Amino acid sequence: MLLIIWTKMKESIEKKLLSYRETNKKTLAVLLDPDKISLEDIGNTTRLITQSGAGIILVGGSLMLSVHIDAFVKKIKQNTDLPVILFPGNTVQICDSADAILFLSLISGRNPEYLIGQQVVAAPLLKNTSLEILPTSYLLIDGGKETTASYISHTKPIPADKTGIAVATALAGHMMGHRFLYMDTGSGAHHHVPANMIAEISKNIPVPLFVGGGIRTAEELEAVFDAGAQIAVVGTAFEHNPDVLKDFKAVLDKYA
Ligand code: 1GP
Repeated sequence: MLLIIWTKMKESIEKKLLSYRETNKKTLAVLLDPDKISLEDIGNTTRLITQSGAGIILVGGSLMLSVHIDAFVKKIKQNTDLPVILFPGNTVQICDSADAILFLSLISGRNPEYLIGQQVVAAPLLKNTSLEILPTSYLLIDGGKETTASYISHTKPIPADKTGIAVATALAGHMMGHRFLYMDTGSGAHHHVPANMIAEISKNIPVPLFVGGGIRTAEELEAVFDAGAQIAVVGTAFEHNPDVLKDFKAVLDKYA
């Protein structure tokens, strides 16, 4: 009985995201980087996000210099019922207090460390957690500047005008069994993923689609949703101006 309840809880985030895809619902994921927000502030920040209409909190960063990820996530969980999903840049960023983890493979690149190396180190650690594992193809797309993600991973992003390469790459990830797709121009990118690329990907790959990087305005959020993303990820714009969530709320309400 207990096992059945546990299994149902474990399935819930994947099921919810799948239902978003099936019913064309949209949600906003706010990305919180423990290197950029203090433990003292995270409670208030979490409450603000929860009241804003966002549906997911992502936690992660490319570096993660801070050592308090577990305390950070626990404090988020104390202040919200929103799902908290890890978006790890490396294996230091695993902690059991979150609900789920994007188990990423950086398939736009050709660096074995981020295709399979980090995953091999992480898998035995993850086996001993209760985190829901979300197998995810991760594609970096050029967003007009070199980002921390491409620099740290030693990979070249897919050029923004090479939609065919992006579709072929995402299809390969889908055929390998990844159940989610995350297209990212990287934190602080000048541009978000082009709408025509999102639309082609959405047409060809039937999995829930995260799109992040460079989304700063309500218009950009709407463009990303209209093109076919189910989950838009915003980090930098929120860090610079938390009030941007008020503008985003109006867009989210259109899809409610
Ligand atoms: C980065 O997709 C996230 O991996 C969010 O990007 O910080 O540019 O919003 P921004």
